[in-house]
Amino acid sequence: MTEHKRDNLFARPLGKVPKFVFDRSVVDIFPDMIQRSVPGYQTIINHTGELADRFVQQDSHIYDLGCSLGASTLAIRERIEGRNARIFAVDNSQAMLDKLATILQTQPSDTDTQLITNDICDIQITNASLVVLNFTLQFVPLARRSELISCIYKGLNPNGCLIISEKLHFEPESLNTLLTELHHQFKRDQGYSDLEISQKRDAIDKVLMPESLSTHIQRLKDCGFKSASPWFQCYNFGSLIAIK
Ligand code: GEK
Repeated sequence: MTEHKRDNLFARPLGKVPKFVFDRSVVDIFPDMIQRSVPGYQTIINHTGELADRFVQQDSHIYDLGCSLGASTLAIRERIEGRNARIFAVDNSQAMLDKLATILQTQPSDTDTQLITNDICDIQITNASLVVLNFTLQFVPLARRSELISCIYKGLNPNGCLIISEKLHFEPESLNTLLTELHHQFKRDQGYSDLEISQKRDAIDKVLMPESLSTHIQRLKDCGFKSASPWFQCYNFGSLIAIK
């Protein structure tokens, strides 16, 4: 099993906490950070592979939007050998894609994989049988989310699948507080201190903007998806599938 550098970005008191960015300091600790911060992360990645097996069509395109170090891309590639599909792994962090390029070199595959440095709102989506937004839509400005989902819908082939995994907001506020506290307990159990938890919360405030499940489902329906449903949830994190 690969050993990853431990995330200690927020371990010391920072005074004024800077806003979170996906720069080089985050790249090396990223696998450790996401595993210890997102309950159910590995389950969602594994099932992204399972869904790829079911949905990826022969000679089609797959988009891993906000791919970071390619966890979803790698899980998908394991399941779609021989389909002549092409994966576009997109991220606007050059630091992430530089590292992903070195990771892909160590894991050969017959699936052509193109790395694209761009904003996911500014790319063209065509001939897609699977589009993955694993913990990325939450960083896209609220005003641009409908346009992005609509563009994904238009680029999907009939029966194509969109996976959206997100941190979620709940109502009433008491339920949101409960699920947030359970998430913070999960982080404590993973070895994060109260200082790390509170400084990280300040760093992602207004950078990561969670929405409710009903908002996600309504937007998917409004954009034309014939079905949309959560398939996984742990505390205030969940994953949805939408089928064209
Ligand atoms: C995984 N999917 O391991 N355009 C392009 N990339 C973006 C944008 C944008 N507008 N906004 C954010 N990103 C991965 C994890 S991490 C989730 C995804 C997290 C990128 C950003 O650079 C980062 O690499 C990724 O989206 C979000 O399953 O850290 O919570």
